[in-house]
Amino acid sequence: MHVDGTEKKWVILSVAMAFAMVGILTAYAINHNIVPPSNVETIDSVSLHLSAEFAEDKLGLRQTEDGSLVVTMVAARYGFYPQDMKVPVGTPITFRIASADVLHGVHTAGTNMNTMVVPGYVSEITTTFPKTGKFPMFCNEYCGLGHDYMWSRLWVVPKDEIKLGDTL
Ligand SMILES: [Cu+2]
Repeated sequence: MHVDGTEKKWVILSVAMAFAMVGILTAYAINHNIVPPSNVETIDSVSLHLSAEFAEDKLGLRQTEDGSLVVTMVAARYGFYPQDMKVPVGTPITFRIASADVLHGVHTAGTNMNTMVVPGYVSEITTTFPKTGKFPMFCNEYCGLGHDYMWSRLWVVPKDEIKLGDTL
């Protein structure tokens, strides 16, 4: 079978491009610590407000016994709760987010935080904020008519400005 020289070149080029693109995506994901939502931990969405961790007065920033920082959040139509929160700069923080109703997503530009919040599961993602300032969080899974208004604000501040248990 004869394959024209020019055609062969294009076949090799297009296959090489596909490999290059997968390679770039993989390298980017590894370098930026982007991982699939892999925390398979179930929770009853309907009774979140009664649960030990996601009850309204338990939400926000807290320190666990081993000293690490955890933020507990609820995503619900149409907002993230708590909606305004102070978090420390340059410190690894684990976000644990549960949905009270439908599928939501959470995305914070400039960080590796980008995950789905599937009802019935706890989404967990650890991130470190590189600089102080305002970091908006947005819902990136269409969840209804108010989806565009679903947001939260993280105020990233120096560590000494954080009082644990405080929300802004
Ligand atoms: Cu949403």
